[in-house]
Amino acid sequence: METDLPSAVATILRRAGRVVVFTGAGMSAESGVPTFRDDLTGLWARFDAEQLATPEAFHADPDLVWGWYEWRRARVRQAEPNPGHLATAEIETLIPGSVVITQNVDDLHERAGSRAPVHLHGSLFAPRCIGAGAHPADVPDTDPEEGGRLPPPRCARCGALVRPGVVWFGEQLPAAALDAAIEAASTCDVLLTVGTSGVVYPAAEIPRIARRCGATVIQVNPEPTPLDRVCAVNLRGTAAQVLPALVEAAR
Ligand code: BJW
Repeated sequence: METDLPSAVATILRRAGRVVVFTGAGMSAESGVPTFRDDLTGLWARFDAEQLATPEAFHADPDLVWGWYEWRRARVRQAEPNPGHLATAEIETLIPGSVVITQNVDDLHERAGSRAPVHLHGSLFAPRCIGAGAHPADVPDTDPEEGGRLPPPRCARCGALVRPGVVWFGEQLPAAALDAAIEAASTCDVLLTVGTSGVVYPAAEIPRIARRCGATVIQVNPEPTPLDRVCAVNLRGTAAQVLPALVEAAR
């Protein structure tokens, strides 16, 4: 599908010395990975977030929570990066020094060729034990059914339960990732916010920090979000439509 882009947007991008691409679940939607809050497809339309994405939920029912994350990990393994991920990697090539900051726990940016995406909310592929050492754990690939229960493995070093390597509600974001994201947002010329509802903090501060520090903030999202007011330009379209058109126009 052809996407009309204001020519000013391509000019802004072409002139940028440093770009941050800040992504959320909408970036991976066209790879078949469900978003969290979209009405018809969102993960939380079918599952209760409070029941599953908290440390309390894992302690209360580890088999339910581990099964849900293993089901999601299997879906991501089967997914492929979409043209939005590929265009993002191309931005990093076109504009060296650009940075990808993602809230996503999939690995589709990496597989599309992005160099070192900053993962604010961890990764489905970095399980660790809940013991004091938080040892990284190797876990075998499984393919449970949707809604299926699965007992989490035990840590080979300390015997504690292994948990998903993601950031749950009420948990601190990884300090190094958050510092890197704030630094990048504070020093970029342009921040593209793509496919996020902008309601989860502190990640939702990243576009706001960029704006306060003088960057032009551009949003790519088919729907309005609370970030509309922060953005100089709101491009109403999907990641896989708009980002390749943007790269083509900026080349
Ligand atoms: C498309 C598209 C297409 C569709 N193309 N676009 C300040 C105020 C209020 C509350 C807080 C606050 N500070 C902290 C909090 C508490 C809490 C919070 O933010 N709560 C709010 C929900 C109210 N934050 C935390 O607890 C964080 N920790 C923290 O702050 O620690 C310190 C602290 C602790 C306790 C008290 C106070 C401070 C941790 C947050 C961790 C978030 N974790 C999750 C789950 C990860 C694991 C998992 O995957 O299961 O991360 S929640 C979930 O939301 C996930 C996502 O990364 C995150 C953001 O969602 P995202 O990516 O925006 O997805 P959606 O679905 O919301 O939106 C998709 C968008 O795409 C939509 O706009 C669509 O239109 C669009 N779209 N198709 C482009 N094709």
